[in-house]
Amino acid sequence: MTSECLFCRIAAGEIPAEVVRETPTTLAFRDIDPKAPSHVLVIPRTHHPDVAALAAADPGLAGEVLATAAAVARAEGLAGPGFRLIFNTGAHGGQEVPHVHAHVLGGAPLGPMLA
Ligand code: DGP
Repeated sequence: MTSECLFCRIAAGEIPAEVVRETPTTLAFRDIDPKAPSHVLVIPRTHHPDVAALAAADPGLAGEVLATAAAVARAEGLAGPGFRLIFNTGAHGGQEVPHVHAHVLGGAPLGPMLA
């Protein structure tokens, strides 16, 4: 936990969020600025700056983040119609919050990503 990290503070319950799923190691909550009808962020509770750092430091935990993202997609009704799972990574990847998070997006056709 770093006291300056927004998502560490959400994981600690210091900043409110609309939590949709919790496990001992991960937390899923709705994005404050949704880009799709269903837009949920999935984080590990421990601080890792991005998905590359997480995969290098703790691949098991990276798998738990993916498992929680898949469970969120099922719970949101996205598993059948489909969904998008994104890890923005670093400056060129458009990452704004430097605590690794998966975006789970769905609820409508999202179209080709790189169109
Ligand atoms: P990224 O650009 O990949 O780092 O996405 C960060 C996302 O975090 C962005 O979609 C908006 C969301 N976000 C930023 N601040 C908050 C917050 O305080 N609460 C919640 N629930 N989401 C936030």
